[in-house]
Amino acid sequence: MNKNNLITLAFALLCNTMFGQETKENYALIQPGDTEKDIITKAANVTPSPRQLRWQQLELTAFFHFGINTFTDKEWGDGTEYPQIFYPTALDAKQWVITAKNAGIKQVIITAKHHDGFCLWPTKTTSHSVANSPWKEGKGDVVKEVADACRAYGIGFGIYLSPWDRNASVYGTDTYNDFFVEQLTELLTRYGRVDEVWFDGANGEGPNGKKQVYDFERWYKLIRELQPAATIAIMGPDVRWAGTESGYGRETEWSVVPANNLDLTEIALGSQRDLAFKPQGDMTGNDLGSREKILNAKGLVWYPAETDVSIRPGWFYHAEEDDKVKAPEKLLDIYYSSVGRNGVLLLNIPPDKRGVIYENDVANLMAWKKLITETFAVNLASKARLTIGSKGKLIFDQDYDTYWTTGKNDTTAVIELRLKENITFDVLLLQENISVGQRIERFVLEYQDGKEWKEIAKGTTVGYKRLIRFDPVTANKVRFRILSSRLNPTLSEFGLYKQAQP
Ligand code: FUL
Repeated sequence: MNKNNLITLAFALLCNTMFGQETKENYALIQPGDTEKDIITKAANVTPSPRQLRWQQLELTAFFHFGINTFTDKEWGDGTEYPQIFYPTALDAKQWVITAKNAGIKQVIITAKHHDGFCLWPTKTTSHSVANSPWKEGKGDVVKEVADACRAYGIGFGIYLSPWDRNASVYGTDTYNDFFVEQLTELLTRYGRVDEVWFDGANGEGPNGKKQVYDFERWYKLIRELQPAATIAIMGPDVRWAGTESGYGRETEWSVVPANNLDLTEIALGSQRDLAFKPQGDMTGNDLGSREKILNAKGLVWYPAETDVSIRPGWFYHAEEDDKVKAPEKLLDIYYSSVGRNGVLLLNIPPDKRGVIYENDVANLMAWKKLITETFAVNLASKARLTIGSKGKLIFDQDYDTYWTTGKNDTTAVIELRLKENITFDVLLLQENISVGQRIERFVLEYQDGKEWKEIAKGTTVGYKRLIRFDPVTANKVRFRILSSRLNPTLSEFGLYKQAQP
């Protein structure tokens, strides 16, 4: 580091210490002298970047796993497939996108290339692509059809590009990183805006038996340059894998987690506002961000959870799974356990050999969507009188950006709801305003039964959204208590609902 850099670094660190608690960054550095309180306050002030906030608010996103595996009936191809077998007879990307949109999904991700290396777009980098298939006489481009449909129907568009490539002869050599950059460049420059780039963690052997050292940092840089709004997910700095492919997230889900491999100097210099760190450590534990975890960290980063799952047992379409499509009730349980646990759901809906989403999948998605819409149509709490002052009504205004909070030094709160008439409810909805940070650590919901307050439900983290179901309760006095918070807690929305019947 040269002298000027050193001075800038010192200044940046000083500013961070003095103003760090006020500035909005999606990371925080922990200094050697920081007390426990300093660290907790820093954690409570880490906020999502604009691209992370946009992504979180999507709530529901979809994967379309489609490719050569659809035709070989496999989950993982080995790269030796003949492109000639790729022949969807009625490919209709609009039907995919309309289905997703009608199901409430706000963004989709197409598997532009899976581990087999077969490219769904006519790439210059390899002959293992649609250009050598009989589909549209080699003139087709699945990526384009999906991107165009997304734009036409107003939903987000993302790409999955598998770093692991079992077909590329250069895999396992430095040249592969150039090859990958070329593929990324094609995908990020030909199809308009890209909202998400999804990198899988799989890193197996290529055709020559060698493994590849992926040049992630170079790829991140390229994405930031070509598509600055895109979130880079999983093997990337913006979005974290929740740690399971079941669709079920953690009960306690902190979006702020320790990051010990941040390039602290670069960050302090301000030259790396866009973090470029590879995810590290165990992503599957029950607790990634509690006080205990963050107190020993070197840095903290906003790194929210994405919960992926397939609507079928496999990621790709297999006819023998046509009767194993997840039922609407199962999808609903997944919804409560992913979106309802401070995550974004990434639901895979694999198009079939015709190139359309199969009838059973469409039917179950529509029934699922109906259950969600009907359940959340009326907030039964919204007529209540509140005991928290005039700003209290902001928790019912259905505007995420407006919120209620306590005094600056409060870390607990009690909100009492008084209703003229009894209401019967069995779902609690909570939303913190994460644009100022994630703070709530423990809460309880109670109702008044005679003179006594009785517990209905309790929980730990809230974050962007928390949903809890319980046996129906009938009451006209309800109380929500925040028992612990890292800093003054915020609530954007609070709701009590009655579940729709299937
Ligand atoms: C995994 C892959 O190996 C699966 O085939 C699938 O694409 C899933 C989303 O990620 O790592």
